Amino acid sequence: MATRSALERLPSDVDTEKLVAVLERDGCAILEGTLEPRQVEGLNRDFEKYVTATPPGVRHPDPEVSRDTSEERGGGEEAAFDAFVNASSDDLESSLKDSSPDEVDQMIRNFYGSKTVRIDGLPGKSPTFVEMICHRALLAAADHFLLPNCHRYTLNTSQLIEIHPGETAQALHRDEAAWLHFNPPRPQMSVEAMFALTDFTRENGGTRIIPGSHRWDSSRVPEDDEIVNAEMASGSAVVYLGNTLHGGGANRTRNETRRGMFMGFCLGWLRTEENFFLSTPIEAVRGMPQQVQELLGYEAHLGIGVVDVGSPMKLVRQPS
Ligand SMILES: O=C(O)CCC(=O)C(=O)O
Ligand SMILES: [Fe+2]
Repeated sequence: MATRSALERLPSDVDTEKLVAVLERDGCAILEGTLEPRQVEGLNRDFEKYVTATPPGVRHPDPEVSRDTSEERGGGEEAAFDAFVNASSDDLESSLKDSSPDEVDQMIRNFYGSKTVRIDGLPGKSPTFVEMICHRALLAAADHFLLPNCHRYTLNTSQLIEIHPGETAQALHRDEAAWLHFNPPRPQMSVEAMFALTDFTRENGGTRIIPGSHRWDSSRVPEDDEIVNAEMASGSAVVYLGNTLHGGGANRTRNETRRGMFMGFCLGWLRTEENFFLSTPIEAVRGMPQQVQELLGYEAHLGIGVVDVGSPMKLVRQPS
């Protein structure tokens, strides 16, 4: 039996060399106390009204259809979904081709959970989030892992993820599987972090992660004792590479919600998971620092993403 893998804990002022060395070795690390208490408070305050207004589970694309999926994740279905998510990219692509739109819809619902509140579009919703997008350590990791293969990188996703009591564990997955048509060997495509906005414990759904799995063949399934919960105090983060296996944990508490904020950067020539051009009002973008505008994708990646055969920044700077 494999021994339980350790999740290295690093101080918030860790130097880039050490952080990069641990991420290269383990594919993940906890950064302790990386948000100031003022930032944790600010984020929680900014998000409160959205969390209150958002029911758990995925909203059906057709507002006329509301299905109660609260009992649908678990048991045999979860096992089938695990197999689906852990499949190699080729298998995943053929499963998707063989599935009806309803089946794909159901898979997405299972993946996102029925007792989990998810809110995206954070740059347009939280001034505190805008302030922290240029997170020192995460940008240093992105510089190291992404810049060898792109001219600039961009924000790929930002999501508030609140796991409620009774939620089952999310299927383990690699976030880079989002680009399933691009099979390994391939460059590192994303660098990510889950920030704890409440304390994360094994019982309340602290992210499950598998140190070292960024080096595994896609067919290798982890033993139970290779899976570690990112237990950390609010203000800490687990930083991980886009090919490290992980997933939200089960919340086995009676009345404790686990609130986390996820954000990740990807190679600047990829299509990002989240469409920030539509989710962030342009007036808000105009008031953001230039580095944030660039991270949101408002600078072309050489010839990709141009407007009028030039940089979209022209339009950000000069309102028409
Ligand atoms: O909620 C978590 O801890 C992880 C969520 C996650 O990995 C995802 O939704 O891709
Ligand atoms: Fe994920």
